[in-house]
Amino acid sequence: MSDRSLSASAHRGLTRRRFVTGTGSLLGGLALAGHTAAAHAATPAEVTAALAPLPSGARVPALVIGSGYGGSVAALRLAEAGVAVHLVEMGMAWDTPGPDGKIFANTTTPDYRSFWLRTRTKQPLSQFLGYPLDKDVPRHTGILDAEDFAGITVYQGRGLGGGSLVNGGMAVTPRREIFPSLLPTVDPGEMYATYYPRANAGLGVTEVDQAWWESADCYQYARVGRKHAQRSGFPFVFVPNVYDWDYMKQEAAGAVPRSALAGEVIYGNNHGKKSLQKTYLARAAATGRVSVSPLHRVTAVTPAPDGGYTVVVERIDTTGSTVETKTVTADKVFFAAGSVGTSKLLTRLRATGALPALSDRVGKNWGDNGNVMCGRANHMWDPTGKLQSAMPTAGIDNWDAGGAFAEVAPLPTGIETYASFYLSITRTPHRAEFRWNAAAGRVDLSWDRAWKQTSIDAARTIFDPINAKEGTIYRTDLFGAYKIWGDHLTYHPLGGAVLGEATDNHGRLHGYEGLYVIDGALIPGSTAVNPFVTITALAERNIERIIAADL
Ligand code: FAE
Repeated sequence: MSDRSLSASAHRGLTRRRFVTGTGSLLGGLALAGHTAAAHAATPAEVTAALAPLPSGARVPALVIGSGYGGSVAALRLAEAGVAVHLVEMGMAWDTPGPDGKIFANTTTPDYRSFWLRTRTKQPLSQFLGYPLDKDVPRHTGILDAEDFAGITVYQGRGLGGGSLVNGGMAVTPRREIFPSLLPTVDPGEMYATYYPRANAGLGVTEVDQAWWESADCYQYARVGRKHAQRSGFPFVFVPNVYDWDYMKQEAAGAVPRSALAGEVIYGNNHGKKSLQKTYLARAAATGRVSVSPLHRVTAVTPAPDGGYTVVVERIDTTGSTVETKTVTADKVFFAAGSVGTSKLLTRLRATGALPALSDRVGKNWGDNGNVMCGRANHMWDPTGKLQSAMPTAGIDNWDAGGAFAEVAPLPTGIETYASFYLSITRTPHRAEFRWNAAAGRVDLSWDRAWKQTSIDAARTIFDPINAKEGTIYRTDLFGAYKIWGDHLTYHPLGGAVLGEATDNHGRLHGYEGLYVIDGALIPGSTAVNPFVTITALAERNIERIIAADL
């Protein structure tokens, strides 16, 4: 079975040339060092300059709630169209080093920076070799939110850049033939000709140098993953990433401080990863028309008496306490608080009478992208390597036959584990609903843990045959005692304010002119692969139409 790229048509030729000419390979060593230092500052200067919290009483043309993929695309394109934008982000700006001199904590040593308002970590892998991994930490507005609902924990990024701060950077365009089942009301022709390429270019997506990959120690785990996939007849596909591969090569050579090769990922990357702060947000801030309020949380949006919307914003401190409540007015409001944040906000605003005319489809059609995790125990002759790059580069595609796409994921522990680790994205019919719980004063999610069985069954279409062929077994020490499947979580929340249901076919919320959804809440529960490229491409499509027609 030959290797193939999932995203071939979307960015064929896009980046290889640009990657080579735009980075160190054409520069001398000194210039390269300069380039590297500038490119990897945690928060670029343009973004820092845009940090200018709104005063209470202000009026703005466009207010964007949340600075993840949807929010960053909206901010950039509106600003380029000449509209002044204010971006409200409840997480931190991530521009200040901690006592160790680093902005972000390492994956293996979580601290106060790692979790959003928790006093004990809740790591996706809760155990290793029988030992529990979680530990007490001071309550802080940290970078990774493990948000608990009945039956599922939803992991999300918090801070300027949203999920781009914590994710694995896997930038996957779904195969075109699958797309109509994901977003049936969107024209695939325009997505694959225009918006996926635009998103991939804007995000700085590139493919790993496969010749280097073949010999790099840090991808031994992925080569073992490929060998096992191919020996069982499964297609193994390379997928692009937003990590700077040139930087990673220098990490491997010992020339620069390590980030992906030091295991950094879910609590932030101090170097190497092109998070939104370095791409869309930097460009948005460079227009001079975007200002940003970090550590500000939107709590209400209601029609203003003289047009536009009154937006209530709480300024919080790093313990999460509200220190000031501001009221501002916006002509247009873009909900980009992520699938969960946007859905919770809209569900509450409809139920409590702030936006009573919102569609009854608000809150519905939410899914987990079929996420389920597992590990396999390899034989001693199949070591996966002590050094593992935290940036995944590949997956096993059994979507057509078994409804599963499995990311060959790292397990960067720093020791030889003989383990192969996977995050599977699976086809599942189960969709949950956000509902207002008036007694408790919160929004609940109607997820049922038993629904994950469909995803486990789909993932087993890949791993049962591989285990049978290799004579190997599942790991039972990663998610609890004797527990094979990580079926308690998702990294990929999607839906809750779905395109063509809660909104029109471009994200305009039914019931209120000037209110828009522009994030993962628009996508009904699945992208068949990792979602951020699709979220970005859909946002590019929608904002183009909104700017042309509404502004
Ligand atoms: P998102 O990026 O979550 O941004 C929403 C922002 O809104 C956040 O910054 C919030 O703090 C902010 N916010 C929420 N409520 C409020 C409020 N009330 N007021 C103000 N601000 C608010 O949304 N996807 C991939 O494609 N590839 C990967 O390799 C990958 N790996 C992942 C690994 C991890 C550990 C996690 C958690 C996720 C991963 N994802 C990955 C998923 C991806 O990051 C996610 O789909 C996107 O970030 C969602 O983008 P949105 O724009 O919808």
